[in-house]
Amino acid sequence: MSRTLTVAAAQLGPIQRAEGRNSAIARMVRLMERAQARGAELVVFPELALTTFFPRHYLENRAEADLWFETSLPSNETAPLFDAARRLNLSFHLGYAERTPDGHHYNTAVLVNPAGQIMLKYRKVHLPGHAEFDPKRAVQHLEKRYFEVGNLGFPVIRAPLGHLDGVNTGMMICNDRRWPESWRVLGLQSVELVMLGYNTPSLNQAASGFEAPHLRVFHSHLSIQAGAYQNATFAVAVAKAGTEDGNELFGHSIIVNPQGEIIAQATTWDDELIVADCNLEQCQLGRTTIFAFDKHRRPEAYTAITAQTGAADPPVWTPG
Ligand code: ING
Repeated sequence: MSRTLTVAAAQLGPIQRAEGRNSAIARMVRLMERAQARGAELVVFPELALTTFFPRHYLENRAEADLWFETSLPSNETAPLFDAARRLNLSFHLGYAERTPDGHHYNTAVLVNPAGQIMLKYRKVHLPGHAEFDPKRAVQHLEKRYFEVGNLGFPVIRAPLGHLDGVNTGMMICNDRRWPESWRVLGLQSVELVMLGYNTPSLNQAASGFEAPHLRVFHSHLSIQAGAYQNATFAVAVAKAGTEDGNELFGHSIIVNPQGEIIAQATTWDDELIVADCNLEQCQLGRTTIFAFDKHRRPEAYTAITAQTGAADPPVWTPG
């Protein structure tokens, strides 16, 4: 039996700091129209898709950063996305900066159906970088300054997507993909499709040691392919790419199947659509054999994973 969903990864090119949301949203609507023309039923946009990657900019007064946050969704500015979803009969995933009515700030993603209902929301758990200005860094990465740690866990829902009655759908955001715990919590909820957006600098800016540039994309793909394979799920990983105010983000968006194979890949660092047919039945092989969690996992051996935060030093071996 085939449960095939046609999915589009809508990679975005750069959004400059001076650009308003309207130009990015107009680009996104054009990508939705192209996705629909290519038979897609779901469009996945990147992390923080409405603005430049503002955590690279230090603002002494954090309240000034609120200009990059959405206080409601939809809003006048984001309404065109919801209108396009309805007009084109598309569901879409959107990454954006969320400011809640009671003043909390999250790096958030939502899944919206053609009727404009928000079916799933996720708030980024793994916030990389730092909270204060770091003079050693070539470029700042202030996600710990502008966002709070997500408080929704890693939820999975079974929801209608496209012509399918139910798809087990989950999300993560950018740095989350580097942590196997993110994938496994979704896998333990029988996820079939993981959507994730990212904004990842193409050069290491931490100035904490040499990292060959080609490893940037390698590490991203390694994390996503391993996560998909080890949890028998599809993954749609979508970049915001290109050079934003002189700072380069890599593209290379990919769609990965439950065997860990890349089945579609972007080749530019600009607005680009990649589309793939995802037969969700392909999740069954891994899920019923090598990764049949109920048959093979041994949680009693994994207690360190939730008991500890940092790594401990091991006991030192001595003769006798
Ligand atoms: N960006 C980067 C990411 O995790 C990063 C930050 C890059 C951390 C490379 C470690 C190594 O892809 C975001 N936005 O999380």
